[in-house]
Amino acid sequence: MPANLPPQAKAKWIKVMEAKTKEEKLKALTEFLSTVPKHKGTEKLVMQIKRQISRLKEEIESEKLRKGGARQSTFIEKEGDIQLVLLGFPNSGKTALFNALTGLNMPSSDAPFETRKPQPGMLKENGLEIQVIDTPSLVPSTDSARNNQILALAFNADALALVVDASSNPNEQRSFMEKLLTERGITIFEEQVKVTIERRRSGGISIVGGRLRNDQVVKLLREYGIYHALVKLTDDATLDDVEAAILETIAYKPALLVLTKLDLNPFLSSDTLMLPKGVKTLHFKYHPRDSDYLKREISDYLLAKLNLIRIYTRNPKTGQVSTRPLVMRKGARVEDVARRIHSGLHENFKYALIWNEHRLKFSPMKVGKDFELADLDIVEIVAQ
Ligand SMILES: Nc1nc2c(ncn2[C@@H]2O[C@H](COP(=O)(O)OP(=O)(O)OP(=O)(O)O)[C@@H](O)[C@H]2O)c(=O)[nH]1
Ligand SMILES: [Mg+2]
Repeated sequence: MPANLPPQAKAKWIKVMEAKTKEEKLKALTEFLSTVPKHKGTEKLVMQIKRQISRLKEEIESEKLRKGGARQSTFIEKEGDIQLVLLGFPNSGKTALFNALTGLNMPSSDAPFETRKPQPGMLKENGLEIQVIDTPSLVPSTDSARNNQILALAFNADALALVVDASSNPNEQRSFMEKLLTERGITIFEEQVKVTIERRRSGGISIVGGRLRNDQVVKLLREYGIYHALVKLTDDATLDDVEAAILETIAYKPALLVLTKLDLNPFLSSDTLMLPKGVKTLHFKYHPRDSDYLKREISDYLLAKLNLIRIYTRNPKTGQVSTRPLVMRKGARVEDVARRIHSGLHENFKYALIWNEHRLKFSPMKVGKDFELADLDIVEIVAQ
C-alpha cells in the first residue's frame, strides 16, 4: 500500500475530493495519477486509480446515453431504501430468484445469457423497500467489457447477492466472483476494512479504536485536507491503511451468498462448500412458498448490515401513524426526522413524543431534539 505520497499528489487528491461533478472528478483523478510516483509501493494504488478512472468514464458515457434516450444504458436510478444487485454466472438462477423476490415474471429458462440488460424490481418487506436488480450473467474472464458493465452496477449498489449454482462447482463460482470484485475495488468482507472515515462538517477529528498515535493520524488526514471526521480503526490498522481509506481504494459491500439448485445436488455438504465468513448464506428452494422466508431473511440482514433503523411518524393532528417508515442510519436523532419531514418543523421544534414499548418503560416519552432514535420508534413532533 502507498505511503508518503509527495505533497503535490496530496494536493491533487484534495481536488479529487472537492470535485462536484463526475467530469470534474475524472479530470482531477487523471491529474492526481500523473503526480503519483510509480514504484512497488504505489502499484496497487495506481491500479485502483486507473480502474476508478475507467469506471467514471463508463458512468459518464452511460449517463449520456441515458439522457439521449438510447437503450444501451446500464445505469439504473436508485429507488427505495436499499439497492441490491444480483451477480452470477450463466444459468445460476438469478432471474428465478429475482422473480421470487419481486413478484415479476421475467424469462428464466435453461437458455444461457437469457437476461440481456439489467432489470430492476421492488422487494417490499419489513417496512423496507429494497430495489433488486437482476443482471446479465458474468463470464469467467478477468478481461471482459461485459463483466465491467455488470461490476459497475455492483460498485454503485448498497449490497450484493452472489448467486451460486450449487450443482456445478459452487466454490469455483464463488471464488471467481470474489476475484472479479476485488479487482474492481470491492470487498464483501467487512474485516478487510480496517479504517472508516466519516466526514463531518465540524468538531475536529475524533479517533475511535486502534493502536496508532492519534497525532500521526491527525497529521496525515490534515495533509489531505480533512479537518473534521470520525475515524474508526481496528487494532491492526496501520498508517498505510488510513491513507488507503482516504484514497478510497476499496469499497465494502455487504453481501449475501444465495445457493440455488440444491435439489440437483442434495449431497452437497458444508465441508465441500467453503462458505465465506461474515457473508450470510441463503438457500433458494425454488418454491413460491419459500419466497416469504427469503424476503424476510434478506431484509433483516440488510437492515442490520447497513446500520439502518425504521422510524414511524405520528401525525399530531390525527394521531395516525405512518404506514411506511422513514429509513435512517443508526445514530439518527429527533432533529434529523424533523428535517426529513419539513425544514420548517426543524426551525419551530418544541418537543417530540416517542412511543416504543420494546425499549421505553413509559410511552410516550417527551424528548428534545438531541434524542437518539432506535429501530421501530414512533415519533410525533410538536412544533410551536
Ligand atoms: N432444479 C432447479 N432449477 C433451478 C433452480 N433455480 C433456477 N433453476 C433453473 O435454472 C435455469 C436457469 O435459471 P435462470 O433464472 O434463467 O438463470 P440466470 O442466472 O438468470 O441465467 P441467464 O440470465 O440466462 O444468464 C432455469 O431453467 C431455472 O428454472 C433451482 O433451485 N433448482
Ligand atoms: Mg437471467
